[in-house]
Amino acid sequence: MSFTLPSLRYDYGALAPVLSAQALELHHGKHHKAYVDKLNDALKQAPGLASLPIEELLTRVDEAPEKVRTAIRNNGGGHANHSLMWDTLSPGGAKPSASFSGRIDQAFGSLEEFKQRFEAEAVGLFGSGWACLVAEPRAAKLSIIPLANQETAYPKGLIPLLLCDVWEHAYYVDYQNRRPEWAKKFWDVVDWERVEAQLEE
Ligand code: MN3
Repeated sequence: MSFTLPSLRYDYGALAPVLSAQALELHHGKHHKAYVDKLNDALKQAPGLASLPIEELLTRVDEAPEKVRTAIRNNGGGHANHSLMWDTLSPGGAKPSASFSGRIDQAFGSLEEFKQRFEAEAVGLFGSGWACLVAEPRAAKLSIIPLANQETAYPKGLIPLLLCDVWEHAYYVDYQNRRPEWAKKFWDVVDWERVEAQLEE
């Protein structure tokens, strides 16, 4: 058993102009693939963990030999975070359902206020990482958290619903140093049906 690079539900050019074909091909085909390859490589030293679902693997990294824990945490996190981001994007995006809108309103006041807070988290994060919308497992209360580098929500006991990658590789091809512009354009391709679906998956 080994992890594989998930194929996208859309073509590399389909998210343009938010993400160009060149940027997406590089990000998915090179960056994300490298996380998958390095994760599989590290798991050769931890075969007992290699068949776990990625969410569970990331909560049980301490069971791996010490010398590969960091590699599993970083590359497994990179694989999980990118997989979720690709899954929640689509050409033109999709609007939230009435019930999910209600939950956004309850947690953040309105969708606009949520977006402002999420963008502020994305822009304010120092260095590399992610802005992440998470739900608490049973109460399903929504909140926004920053994730440094390839940290994930799973070891915190939270369900990630939406992630915006703010590593420079995520936006430099299309936006150069303009991270705030990337964080704003991001909304044009967010598929809220897929965001909500993460609660059931
Ligand atoms: Mn990335």
